[in-house]
Amino acid sequence: MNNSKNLIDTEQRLGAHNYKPLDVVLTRGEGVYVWDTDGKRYLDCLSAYSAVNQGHCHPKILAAMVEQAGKLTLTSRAFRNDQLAYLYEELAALTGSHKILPMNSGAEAVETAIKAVRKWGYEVKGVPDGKAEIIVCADNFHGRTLSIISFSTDPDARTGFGPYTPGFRTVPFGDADAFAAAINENTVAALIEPIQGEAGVIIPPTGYFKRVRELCTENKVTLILDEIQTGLGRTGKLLAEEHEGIEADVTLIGKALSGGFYPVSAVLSNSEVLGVLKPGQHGSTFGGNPLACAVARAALKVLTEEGMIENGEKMGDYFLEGLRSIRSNIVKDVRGRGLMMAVELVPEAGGARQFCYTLKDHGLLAKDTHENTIRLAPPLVITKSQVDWAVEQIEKTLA
Ligand code: IF1
Repeated sequence: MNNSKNLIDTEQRLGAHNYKPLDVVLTRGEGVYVWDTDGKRYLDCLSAYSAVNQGHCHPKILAAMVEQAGKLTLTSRAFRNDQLAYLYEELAALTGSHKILPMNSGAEAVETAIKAVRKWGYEVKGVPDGKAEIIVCADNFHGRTLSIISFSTDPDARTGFGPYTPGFRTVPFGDADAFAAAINENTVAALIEPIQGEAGVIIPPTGYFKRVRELCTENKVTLILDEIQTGLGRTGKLLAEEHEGIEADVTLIGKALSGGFYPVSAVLSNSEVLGVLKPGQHGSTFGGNPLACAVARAALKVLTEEGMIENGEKMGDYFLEGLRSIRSNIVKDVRGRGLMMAVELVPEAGGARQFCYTLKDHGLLAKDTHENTIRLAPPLVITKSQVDWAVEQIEKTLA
């Protein structure tokens, strides 16, 4: 069983159908490129939803992973390992955070933050037990666990999975007045994506986050930014909050912290919020394991040492300029920040998915979202000539 049709048939037969992938079966990756089982090469403009910002199979991350895998992989947190302290130190130096809690997936980082801010609300802010409220935004995407989908506004993500976790209040994204109106004495936190990814790369109005930051400070509300997708260079800065000139109280990172190799996420915060968690109150068998730590350390190292964030910023500007120059009567909007970009098509175009298939035929992989939007997010190591080539393929497809 090695041809792609058999592999697809088997997946369909034995796997749950909770995804509808493009029918391309990949077998190898290097840098910005991936190859399918027929040997056809593609420029990856999804980067595993920004988990491979460093490019596929980065040799230095691979070396770190192989080396650590041959030494020690898992101890559990019942014992200590000799990698975790270094990861803490390097993450703290990079981001300026005072406390760190490692987990595995993005959703786990979100859940961890929710637990911590609720407890912080009761113990530090003095909210009556069981009354904590967290403000979230409409059209958010923070993961797939029950509590997280409880405050999703996407029917696909939420419907049929109740009963739901209470304690969340939804406001429109980008509307500071609505945000202000939602705060009350029981509000312990706000959980927001700096740029909404799944919603279609939605960038909030200038000044929104400045005002949200002020409101949070004034009302003793913990500002949690979900930088799981926007973080680690994706938007042309280490963290997307830098574009807004603000600092979150709690920052969530995941995806590219793994360099695409091994799931690892983290909650970064000041001492006060994560400080409420005492032994036995939270954890994970795999969280903070030495293999994950070694991989994350290498993933962060190459990101900064190889100038990937700066390259992402430059190439993002250049790519966007290219996309904006495309003459097509089916393009409704082009938007993005750094290499987190989207091309929104007019509804009459008949949906973005068919164009993703045409792009695939031209050797470029991208993913549709919300019917009419093509999301573009290549690895941060993309070069100018690769961007030129990508824009050409996109132009050909949309013309
Ligand atoms: C899938 C979307 C992207 C995220 C933010 C937390 C998580 C994610 C801002 C959870 C995850 C995913 C998961 C992936 C598709 C992808 C996605 F389309 F669903 F929204 F990237 F745009 N916060 N995003 O974007 O992280 O638990 O998955 O590690 O297949 O569900 P996770």
